[in-house]
Amino acid sequence: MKTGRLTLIGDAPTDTRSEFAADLEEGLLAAPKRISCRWFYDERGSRIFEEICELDEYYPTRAEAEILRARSPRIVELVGNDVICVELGSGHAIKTRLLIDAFFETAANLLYLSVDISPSAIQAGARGLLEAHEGLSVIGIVGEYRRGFEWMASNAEEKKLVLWLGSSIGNLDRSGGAAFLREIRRHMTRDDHLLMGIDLRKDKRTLEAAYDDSAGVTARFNLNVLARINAEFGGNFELDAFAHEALYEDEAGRVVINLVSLRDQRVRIADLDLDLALSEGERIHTEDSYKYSATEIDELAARSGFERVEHWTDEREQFALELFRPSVRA
Ligand code: AVJ
Repeated sequence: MKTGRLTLIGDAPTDTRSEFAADLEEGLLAAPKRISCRWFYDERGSRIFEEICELDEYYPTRAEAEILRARSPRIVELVGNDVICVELGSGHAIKTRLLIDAFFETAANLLYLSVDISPSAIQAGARGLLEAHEGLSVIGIVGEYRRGFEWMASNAEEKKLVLWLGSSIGNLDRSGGAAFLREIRRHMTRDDHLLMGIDLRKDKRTLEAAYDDSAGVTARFNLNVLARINAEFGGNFELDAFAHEALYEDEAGRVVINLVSLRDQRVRIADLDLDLALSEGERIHTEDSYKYSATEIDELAARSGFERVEHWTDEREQFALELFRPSVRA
């Protein structure tokens, strides 16, 4: 589909339905039960996530925006204004706007590639950007990150700035995070850069409030995955029979997010022919959100074949923005 200077390619649902099914069969029969956080982001989940980003308690979005607002001109100076921006998991691209505006301070044209599983998020993000900048072209890739990697692989000769904002790395454990960065690294050439946001370790109170807000938006976000299973696989989860839980484990440096069964209950997922028994208090693990110390960020870069160009934090030092390039020895 082509509208104005937005070209939209790919189709996430057909890309992922069988993976979602396989993941549920495995995760819901495991002990303890789990559902991957990958599946939070259907259209409704993506919208609730945007609501989370505006909560008083959820500081990461504001902190990262503060850094981008202050540092985007410097970032453009460091990477050059002749790059293609490739954003992994762009969502509504509200923060990306801050960087793209900075590119247009010195550039007349820019190509922005937006990879996201939500087509409506890509379209909403592109709309505002295209209105603001005559010289902008947007390619929206509806699908998983791997679709973005495929595009990078077939456009290796272009100089790229890969954007991985929002501390999405937090959903992976430490070695998974390093492995994923190595995967990004494999699809980059020596002249490319990676700009990524990473949430920093901090006190338990701030973190638990950020992931269990008083308005119950994060609870709705978490429970939505059950509604999604009901809608897409003929499940009969009763959302009222589960509670949202977010606990910070200081030593591991992660917020662990669960759905807790409020009573003994049975659930059937018809399309998967899956029957589950849950006891009162039993947890379904849905998400981890790992936090990093400065040392852990250094280790992450070293393990994944990157070296730091520069990095910045917000005023309160809650969040870090890292500009990496492939290291010479990797
Ligand atoms: C999208 C993974 C960065 O871990 O902060 C927010 C997701 N989950 N509230 C995070 C999330 C609950 C978010 N990331």
